[in-house]
Amino acid sequence: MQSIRKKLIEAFSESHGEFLSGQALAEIAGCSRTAIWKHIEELRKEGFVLEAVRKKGYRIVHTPDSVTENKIRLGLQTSTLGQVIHYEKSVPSTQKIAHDLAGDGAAEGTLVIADEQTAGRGRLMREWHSSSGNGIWMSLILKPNLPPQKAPQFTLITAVAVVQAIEEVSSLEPEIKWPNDILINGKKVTGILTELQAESDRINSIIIGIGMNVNHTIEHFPDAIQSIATSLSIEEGKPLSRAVIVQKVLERMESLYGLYMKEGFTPIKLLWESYAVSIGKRIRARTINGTIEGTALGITEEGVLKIEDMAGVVHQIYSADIEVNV
Ligand code: BTX
Repeated sequence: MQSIRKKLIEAFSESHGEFLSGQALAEIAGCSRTAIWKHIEELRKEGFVLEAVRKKGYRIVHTPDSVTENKIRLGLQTSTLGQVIHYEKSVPSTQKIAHDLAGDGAAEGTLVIADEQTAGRGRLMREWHSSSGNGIWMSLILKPNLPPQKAPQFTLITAVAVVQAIEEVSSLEPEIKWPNDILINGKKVTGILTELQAESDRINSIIIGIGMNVNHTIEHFPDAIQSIATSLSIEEGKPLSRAVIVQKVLERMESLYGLYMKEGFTPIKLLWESYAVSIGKRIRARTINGTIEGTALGITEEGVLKIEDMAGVVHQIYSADIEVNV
């Protein structure tokens, strides 16, 4: 059933708004015309508007503002990432579902996405506010053949993919605050949470959680984060399509991931540094072992942050919360 729908959506994607006859669709999907008609009715129930014209067939004239599997697949230009999509209306956390799927052998590129999270989480089990219908709350499963020490680099790869995707769909200029925050005008628009299922010498799965505030107004955020959070629509001054942003993130991610697996971290490091807000600035890094203040020198070839303190000692920071311009 699902594979017929997938073929149907792919056929509409490739037709770029041209009509497709019922017969052609039946041949592409390998089913009867009656089955095609049933699937078209299902798409209509989901909010897609399909025009049907005798002797010509069907075409999609309007799509809903949703992040359902069908909506994301329509127009998605990737070969691996997002080829399997699990959409849910409301879940505690997409991260948890992705972990379970990864444990059950999910394919590389499997995407879990929800309209709402009731227990979204950030690093160190902090809360991630994920209100219904206005953000992108998603987890992506990757299975790189690499040792576990490489996992933190995936936070940086993802940050670059997110920045590039935002730049592609808006006039905004996002910046990256090491390691996992994307800021616009100094406020947090996206958080990234990279988690791992691994053995001592190799990664089984990396689960990359991305939380992006898209069509929020400031009132959508709880009081506690109103001064630190923002959304793309607040900054851009108009609503944006969440599904298109998901597609762009997946496309950028696929290309950066390919580049990384082929050429290593160096090209990613250069891109990352071009977007980084903290480099060259005075920062304060709070780690679990204490606080270090100094100048952010950059990141190492492994993605580790280097800070030079007042005494001229260079520290390597693997995990911390950063304050810039202290
Ligand atoms: P983090 O630990 O760097 O950031 C968490 C902090 O960010 C919170 O303590 C709060 O101050 C602030 N915050 C919470 N919600 C928001 C928000 N919506 N916008 C801006 N700031 C906020 C960041 O962790 C990693 C977040 C990953 C979220 C994704 S969503 C899909 C996936 N599922 C899941 O449960 N988590 C990930």
